[in-house]
Amino acid sequence: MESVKKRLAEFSVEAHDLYLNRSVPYLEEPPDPLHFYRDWIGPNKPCIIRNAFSHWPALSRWTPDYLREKVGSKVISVAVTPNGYADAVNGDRFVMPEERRMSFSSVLDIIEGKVQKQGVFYVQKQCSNLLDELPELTDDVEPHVSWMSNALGKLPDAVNFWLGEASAVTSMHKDHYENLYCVISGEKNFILLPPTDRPFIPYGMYQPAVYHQRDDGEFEVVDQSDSEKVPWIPLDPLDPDLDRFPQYRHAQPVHCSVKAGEMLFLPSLWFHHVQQSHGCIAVNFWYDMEYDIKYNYFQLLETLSGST
Ligand SMILES: O=C(O)CCC(=O)C(=O)O
Repeated sequence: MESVKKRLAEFSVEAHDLYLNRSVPYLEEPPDPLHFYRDWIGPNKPCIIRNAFSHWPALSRWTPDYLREKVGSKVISVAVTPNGYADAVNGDRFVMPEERRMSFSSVLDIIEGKVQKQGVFYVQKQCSNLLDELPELTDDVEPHVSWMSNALGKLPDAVNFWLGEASAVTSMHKDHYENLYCVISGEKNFILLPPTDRPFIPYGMYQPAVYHQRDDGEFEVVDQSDSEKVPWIPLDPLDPDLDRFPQYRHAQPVHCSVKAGEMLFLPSLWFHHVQQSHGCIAVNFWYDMEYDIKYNYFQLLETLSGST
C-alpha cells in the first residue's frame, strides 16, 4: 500500500515537471480549432482566452435595467442556502440548496440590495438553464462556440447562466465536461487542481439532504432518506484542514481570476472551487468529454487513490 501511495505522489510531481503550468496562461485571441485541440484540449491544460466573445451584445447590454425589461417577469430556479454553500458537505451530510422559483426581477432586487432576505441566492441551475429558462437572452450570446464545436466535432450538452451574490460558493468538485466559462460582468475566482492531484484530494460518502427555509426564516436540513449516499470532497481549499487531510499538503492548487470579457477553458476532470464578485454574471458551455484513454486512466487513478 505504501509503495502505491509513494508512486502516486511521484506521478503527480512528474505531471507538474512534464507539462503542467504553475499559473493559468492567457491567449490574446480566439484560437483555431486544430491549435486549440493540440495545445489545450488534448494535453488537458487550462487557459484564459481574451477577446473570444467581444462581439456578444451581452457584454454591453446585460445591465440590471435591460435584464429587468427583457426577462424580469420570467420565473426561474434559484438556489437558496443559509451560508452560500450549495452542493457541499455540511457535517455528515451532502447538502443541496433549496430550489426556489422566483421572478428574475426579484432575484435582481436581492442582488442590488433593494430587498433584504435571509439566505444566499445563486442562479446556478445548470442543465442549460440559459436556453431553457431564459431563451430571450440567447440572442445576446451564442448557442455554442464555433471553434470549440469544430475542435470537438460536437455541440455543447448545456449552456448555463450564472448570477449570484458574493457569498455564493461552489464547493470543490470535478466534471466530465470540457468547460468554456465566459464572464460577462464582474469576476470569478477559481481554484484549480489537475486530475493528477487526485491522490491528495479526500473523498467521503455522505447522506444527501436539502436545505429548507422554515416560515420563521431559519434553515433546516432535510434528509433525502430514499437516496443513496454520494461521494463528495469534504475539504475546503480556502482553509484546508491538514490535520484531517495531511495528503493535501502535496496538492498544487492554481488560483486564477477570470474577469469580464475573459473565457476560462476548464478542462475535463480538473477539480475546481469557485467564488465570485457580487452580482457577477457568467455563461458557460459544457461539452461532454471523450471517454477515451484519458478517462480510462483517470478511473484507474480514482481506484488507486481510494485504496491507499
Ligand atoms: O460558477 C460556478 O459557481 C461554478 C461553475 C462550475 O462548477 C462549472 O461550470 O462546472
